[in-house]
Amino acid sequence: MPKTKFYITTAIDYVNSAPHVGHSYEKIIADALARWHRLKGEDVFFLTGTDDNASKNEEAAKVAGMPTRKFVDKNAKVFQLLCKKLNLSNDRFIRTVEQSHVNVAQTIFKKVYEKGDIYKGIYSGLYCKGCEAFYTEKDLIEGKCPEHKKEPEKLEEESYFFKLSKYKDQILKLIENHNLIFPKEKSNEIISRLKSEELKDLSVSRVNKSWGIKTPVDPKHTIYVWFDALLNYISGIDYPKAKFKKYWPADVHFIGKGINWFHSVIWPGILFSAGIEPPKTILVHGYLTVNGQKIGKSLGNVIDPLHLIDKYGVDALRYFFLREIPAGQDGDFSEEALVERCNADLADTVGNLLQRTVVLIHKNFDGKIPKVDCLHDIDAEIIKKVHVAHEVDQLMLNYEWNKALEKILEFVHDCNKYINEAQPWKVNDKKRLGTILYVIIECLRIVSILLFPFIPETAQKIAKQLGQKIGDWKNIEFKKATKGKLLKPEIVFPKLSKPLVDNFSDFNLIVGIVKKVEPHPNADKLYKLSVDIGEEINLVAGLKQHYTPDNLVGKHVIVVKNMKPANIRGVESQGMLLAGDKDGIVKVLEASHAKPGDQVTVENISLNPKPQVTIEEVLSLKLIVQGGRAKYKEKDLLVAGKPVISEAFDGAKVR
Ligand code: ME8
Repeated sequence: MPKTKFYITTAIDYVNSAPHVGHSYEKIIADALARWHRLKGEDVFFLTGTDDNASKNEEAAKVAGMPTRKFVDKNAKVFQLLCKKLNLSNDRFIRTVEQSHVNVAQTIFKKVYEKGDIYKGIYSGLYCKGCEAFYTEKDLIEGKCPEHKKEPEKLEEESYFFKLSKYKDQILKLIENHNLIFPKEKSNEIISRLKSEELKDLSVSRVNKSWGIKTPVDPKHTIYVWFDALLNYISGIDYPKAKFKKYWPADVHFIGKGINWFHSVIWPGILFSAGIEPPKTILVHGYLTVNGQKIGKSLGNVIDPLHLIDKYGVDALRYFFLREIPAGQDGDFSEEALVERCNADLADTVGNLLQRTVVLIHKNFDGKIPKVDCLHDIDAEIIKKVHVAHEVDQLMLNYEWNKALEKILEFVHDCNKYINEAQPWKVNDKKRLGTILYVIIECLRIVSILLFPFIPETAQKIAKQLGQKIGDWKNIEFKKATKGKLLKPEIVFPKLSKPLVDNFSDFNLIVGIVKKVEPHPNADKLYKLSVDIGEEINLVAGLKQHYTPDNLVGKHVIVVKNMKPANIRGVESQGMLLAGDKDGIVKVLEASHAKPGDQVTVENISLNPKPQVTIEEVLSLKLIVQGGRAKYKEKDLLVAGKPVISEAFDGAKVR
């Protein structure tokens, strides 16, 4: 019988900046499901990649002073490295600058055009570059994009439109009758929007853009990036060739909640028009916050996942995301919570059971798995619980990976209870002792199989320790004839140490570019500044005697973002600009190489910014300037890999 196929994808990431933990989260949960289906013996194809053609990538390249192609190539490499470091089992990493993808995007655009579903018109409305999306006034919150909290730009330009409206009923039917979207709440959101709003045709081209895929119908126009990006799901399996025929329709697209509309409405619309079957499921996951705050450059809490993997190991990150964050819901990440969760479950519960068992087998059976003899009731009871594997399977098929892991851990707890009750260390009868230890070895062998899709590296270590290879679904039942020689006792998951807590952790220092400088209306020595930190904020700073406005505009300065907002003589200041001050000479802290929103760090100090800090707290940090660099406890303040500088005198106090 041919194997069941399973085609799973993640969203493709914008490469305008480095990956953040939210990107890692999506990749990890998708990978666990891909691996689960492989474990079950299915023919899995797992696709991930990068969204290269977005104009936000082009803009970021401009800021970095690099040619766009070079810039996206460089950043895409970091995403590829991340996939490797996350131990992803993806079968392909697609980039939308690849010629094969460009061909597919143009083919489908042409097909839809020739069908009469694309027509020329004028787009007049709002566009958010952050989302690469068109908005109406109604979509905005206080005039700003709900995702990026920025005012969208007004556009009025010639554009090609896709007749999305034509497919409204078909899309609605797909969602309502075929359970397209998981979970239910996310499905209801789309259904109610479709039912309450007019579905407008979609602008699918931009005029006179140098970056992006040219439309095959008009060389002045490039294909709107979402139309192009969504098509990666079919170009990634070589549409229209054999691989496409084998794997399409996708069994599940993993995406974050912010891009549900694109996947559940626009994507099926394009596919219907092109005469291609829609995907089976859109799995909408929640967003991660870090220490309770939204991830975003403007909030300055972008934690580098590569750094986290180096610090804690890949399985710690995988385990935390899969176990701790309820599927489909938002969740919070903190290093403290990661350490606590992994130590409790992996080091203490799984590690301990394995360690105890392996030591006893080495002591009593020279490291060889003993034979099983007559089973007592207590043995039969734990053996019965091996059935948990099927419950775990059901949970995985329901996209409830956190509950699946909870079940596995529950079983390991039961095994620990079994060993405590059976007390093998007190048993003198060798046959009975052998039987107890055999039972645990078998349970651990099954645990290693169940854990493999979640934490492959650790699961493999467990199996190896037991002298076994990681089995597949056929080996999931309790067997009576498992043989093997155990390795010397070894810790498979070392206890993690808690991150260093320091006063500096409380502060959220980020880079901002000074955009506008005006005299404060009510104070001689103060300026009112407008600073871009990813969003524009207002600051009041006592720099009037030290800089002319022209000398300040364009500078990449350092801002305390979580400063308690203050009304300074009638002007609201939403942060604090840092400068070194000695002998009456005041020079701002600078990071001309960095981008708005980039985070300032100090080596080995993890950040956990308080919601708000006061001026007294900033001063108590005792930041100084030494040798042209800003220092904290003699260490450089770092941003984007380089030190923060200042022209202030040596020993200048930063305030
Ligand atoms: O949206 N927590 O790219 P992207 C969890 N290129 N997931 C998050 C997240 C967070 N805090 N922030 C973002 C794009 N994501 C498009 C996709 S697909 C044809 C094109 C998720 O780099 C986000 O929802 O902004 C998306 O699923 C993925 O990360 C990539 O986001």
